[in-house]
Amino acid sequence: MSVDFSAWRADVQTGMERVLAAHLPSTAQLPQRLHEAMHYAAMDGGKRVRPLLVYAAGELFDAQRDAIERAAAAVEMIHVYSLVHDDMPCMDDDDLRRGKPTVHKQYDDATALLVGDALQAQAFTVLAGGTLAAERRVAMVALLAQAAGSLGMCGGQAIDLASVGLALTLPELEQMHTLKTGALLRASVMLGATAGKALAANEEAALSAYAAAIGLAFQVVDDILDATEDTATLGKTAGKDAANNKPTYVSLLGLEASLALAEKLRQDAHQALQPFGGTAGRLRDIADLIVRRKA
Ligand code: GRG
Repeated sequence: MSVDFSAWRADVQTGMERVLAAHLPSTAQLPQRLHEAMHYAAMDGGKRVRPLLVYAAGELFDAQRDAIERAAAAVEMIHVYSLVHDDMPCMDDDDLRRGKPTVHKQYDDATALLVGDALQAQAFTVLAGGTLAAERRVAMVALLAQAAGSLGMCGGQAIDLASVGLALTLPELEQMHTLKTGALLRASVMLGATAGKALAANEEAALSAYAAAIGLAFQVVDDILDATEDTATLGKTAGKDAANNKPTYVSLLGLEASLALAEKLRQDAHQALQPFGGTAGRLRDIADLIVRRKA
């Protein structure tokens, strides 16, 4: 990872505070408590991996700044909604997220439910707005809706909830994560690209292969970190997978093989970007970041 990438990443991460604030309803607007809770959930936290992917792909395809910002805000809102709902007692039942109390702990269950619902609706409001050609905005709305719905993230979450205590095979585990985590990461890359100039077929295939590799790598590393890091470092409860008897890459393959798989997926991601030559450096660096992160 170059110094240049670190500075770029810091810029995007800092900029997302402004971008999200601009695209969320103001906390001065009624109902104030709900809007405050939406800001509490979305602002000031997280690695912003999905926005980084939107920016990197958007810049690679010469997208306009407003279109990149809208896509990054929309995908992050969907991601945050999923975290808020996932943390609720009816799902993963967690008290800590991004180093602070989860939304249902800080507020209450009903507010957490509404925060997730409202963030999801706001994501599509933001994506539908702006000055991009209407057909391109419709394509982006459809792309994100598919990734978030029952054939994407929600479907993966349903499989996850039904898998607790079961002995999944490796292909079953992969299928679950491809939907639960991979779909939104892929959507981030594709939204950035779609916001820019038209994609050639080989470019779309290359981005899909890249997204598939980083999507799985993200989850393999998430499983490794859950097993090896502490709660303070992660900003969320560590060791939950084993405690909840959840099938993970670490439980199926062991730690050494999981580390080797993450490294192989990082190399696959680099390989997939070859059609772009030297112009896809940011996407390469994000693959490295995903695999080498510590939280
Ligand atoms: C509730 C519809 C619904 C879906 C939930 C994303 C998800 C699906 C659940 C989160 C639980 C979890 C630990 C998923 C595995 C990987 C993941 C998405 C981790 C959190 O994403 P990060 O690490 O979080 O990008 P930050 O806070 O950095 O944005």
